[in-house]
Amino acid sequence: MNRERVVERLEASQRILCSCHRRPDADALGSALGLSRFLRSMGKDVKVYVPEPLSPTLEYLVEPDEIVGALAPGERFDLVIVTDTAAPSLLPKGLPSDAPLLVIDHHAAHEPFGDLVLRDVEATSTGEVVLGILDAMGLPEIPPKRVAEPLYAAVVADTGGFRYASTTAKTMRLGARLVEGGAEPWKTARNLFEEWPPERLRLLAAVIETLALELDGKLAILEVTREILARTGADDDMVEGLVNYGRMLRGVEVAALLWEFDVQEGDRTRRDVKISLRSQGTVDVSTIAVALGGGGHRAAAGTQLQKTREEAREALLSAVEKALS
Ligand SMILES: [Mn+2]
Repeated sequence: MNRERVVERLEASQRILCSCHRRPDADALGSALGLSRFLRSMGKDVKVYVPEPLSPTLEYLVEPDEIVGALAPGERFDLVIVTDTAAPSLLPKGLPSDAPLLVIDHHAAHEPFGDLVLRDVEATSTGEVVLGILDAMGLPEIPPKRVAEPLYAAVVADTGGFRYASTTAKTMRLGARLVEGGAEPWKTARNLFEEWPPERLRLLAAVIETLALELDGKLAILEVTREILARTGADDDMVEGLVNYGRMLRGVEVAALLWEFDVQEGDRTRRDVKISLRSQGTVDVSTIAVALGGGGHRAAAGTQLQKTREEAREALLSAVEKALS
C-alpha cells in the first residue's frame, strides 16, 4: 500500500484539482467532495472539477459554487486527483495533462494509469479509501460534518445501504463514525434512493415488462430502449439501478440490463448498447464484463458494445452461459 507516498504528495501540493470519473455516482463525487473539503481545511487551494451536469440525486451533496465545470486555459496545478476511476477512458473531458495524476480507486478490474495510484480492492468504496488517507493526515475521530456527509453517501451508495457482501463490521463502524460526525442516514437514503420523479417509476414499469428469463431461469434480462425512454419521458440518468430488479428474482444468478445509449461522435450520433450486470453472489460478473470488453466488481460490472441490441443480447447470452458452466 502506498498510502504514505500519497499522503506525502498531498501534503507537498498546494494547488490541487480534484475530479472523478465521467457520469459521477455518489461514490465518485462523495469521495472527491470529502477529500477536497478536508484539503481545503488544511489551507490548500483546491478546485473540484466536474465538466458535465450532475445527476439530480447528487445535488444535495454540493454547496453553491463548490464545483467548476470549466478551467481557464493554461491553469496550472501541482496535483490532479481522480476518484473511483477504473480506466483512463473514464476520465472526464478537459482534465489538465501537465500535472501529476493521482488515482484513488477500489475497483478490482482496473486498467493501470496515472502517476500515483492508491487502490484498495478490499474497500467497499472509494469513500472508504479516502477516509483512510484523511486519517493518515489527521482527520479527527469524529469528522466534521462537511467531510462526513459526502463520504457517508459514498459508502451507502456502494454498499447498497450496508447490504452488499462487501459490508463488514468495519464498514458498520465506519458508518457509525460518519454519522457521529453529522451524516444523516435518512437524508442520505432519501436523496440517493427515493427522490424519484414520476417518469422514473413509469420507466421502471415499462422496463419490468421487458423481463426475459434465460438459461433455466439463472439469467434475467431487462431492456431499456430509446423508445421506452421517449414513451415514459424518462432520461438516461434514471436508468441507474434498474438492473437490480432482475436480481431480486428467486433462482436468478445473473441479472443484466441492456440499455440503448446514444453516443455523440462529432456531428453524428452512434447508438451503442450498455450492459449492466449484477450477481446474486455465486458468479463473478466482472469476468463476464471483461470478456465483453468492460470491467467492474465481482457483484456489479458492465460494458459498452458498439452493437445492436440483438447482437449485444447474443454476445451476453454466450458470455453468461460460459460463466455459468
Ligand atoms: Mn465506487
